[in-house]
Amino acid sequence: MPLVSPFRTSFGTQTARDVLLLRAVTADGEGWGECVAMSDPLYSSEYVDATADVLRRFLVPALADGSEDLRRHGAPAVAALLRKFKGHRMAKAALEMAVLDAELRASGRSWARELGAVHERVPSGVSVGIYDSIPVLLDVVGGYLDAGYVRIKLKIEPGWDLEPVRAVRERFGDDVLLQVDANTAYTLRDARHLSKLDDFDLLLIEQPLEEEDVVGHAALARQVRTPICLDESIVSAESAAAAIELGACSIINIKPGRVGGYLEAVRIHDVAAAHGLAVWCGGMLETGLGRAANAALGALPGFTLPGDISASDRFYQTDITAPLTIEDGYMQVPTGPGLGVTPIPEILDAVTTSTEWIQLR
Ligand code: OSB
Ligand code: MG
Repeated sequence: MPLVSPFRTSFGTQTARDVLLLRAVTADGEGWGECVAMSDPLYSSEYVDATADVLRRFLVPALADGSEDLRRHGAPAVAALLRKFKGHRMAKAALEMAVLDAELRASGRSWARELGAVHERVPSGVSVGIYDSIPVLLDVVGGYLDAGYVRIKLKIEPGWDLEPVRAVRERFGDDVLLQVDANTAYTLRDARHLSKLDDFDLLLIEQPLEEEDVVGHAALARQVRTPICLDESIVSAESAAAAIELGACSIINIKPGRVGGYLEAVRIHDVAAAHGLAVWCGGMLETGLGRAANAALGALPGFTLPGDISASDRFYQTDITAPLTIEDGYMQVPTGPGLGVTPIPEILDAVTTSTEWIQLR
């Protein structure tokens, strides 16, 4: 799916998204899962072709072997059946999503109700890429603020950090909710430099250091006043509990795909809430399917910061579902059965490059 404009981060520039979707067909209907893996293993070790391979070779067959458990316990059985396979959380999340969606659609229950949503709409933040110049960045940010987004996240990297933040503050003022995301581009040696961001009253600095450097984040958190938020480092409720215990973060970006699914995402929300930490819902350029599910997740009580839950048109001219929009800076949480949105067959066909059918017994 082509993006409306290139999206540049510290790990690369994306101009299109290659999306793996799963359609689970059961006796009672169907369900949809979206895999958030990207084409290249630059954000995480997973990538689209690898998720297809592990799904086909191991994960889907494991569901067939566990079909009795699946029938008895439903979607919560999926993670248990897949647990013996290490990692591959994005692939696992997509499979669980499809099974859960099929189950909820068949029984008329919404994603929001199932997860425990308490709000009818969620505040919408937007993730803004790296640009070649400050004037271009200011135009882009101004456009998003005009569109109503209630929070701006600037992607940063060494050489593109203090200046863009200062320029956005100077142009748009101190009231704009502003945060930054480094996608692991710094090291602990940059602590003094990163502490200069403290002057700009940011909500948080997201994932400044390497994914595995949780101890480093704890050390950094003692040297900067701006709250540290972890994204890449948080891969499960267990790792969230460990990071919190270590003092590595005071805020968590929860992405269901990264942590193995929406059910694990809820558990991270619960762990964070038990420790008094704020969480927010991250994004991975989802289509309407994942976007609808994220809006529902973001409506849980502990999601007290605006998420990267932007409108479909933030990334796509034509979404594969009816477009999700924002009004007065908020997105409505879908209330229909399951995800509450469905791919539009003609649109899906037009962007489909290949399909594969796996028959379970
Ligand atoms: O780090 O949050 C991130 C997109 C792809 C990979 C990683 C990240 C992002 C974003 C965009 O920041 C979030 C969105 O979907 O709006
Ligand atoms: Mg991030």
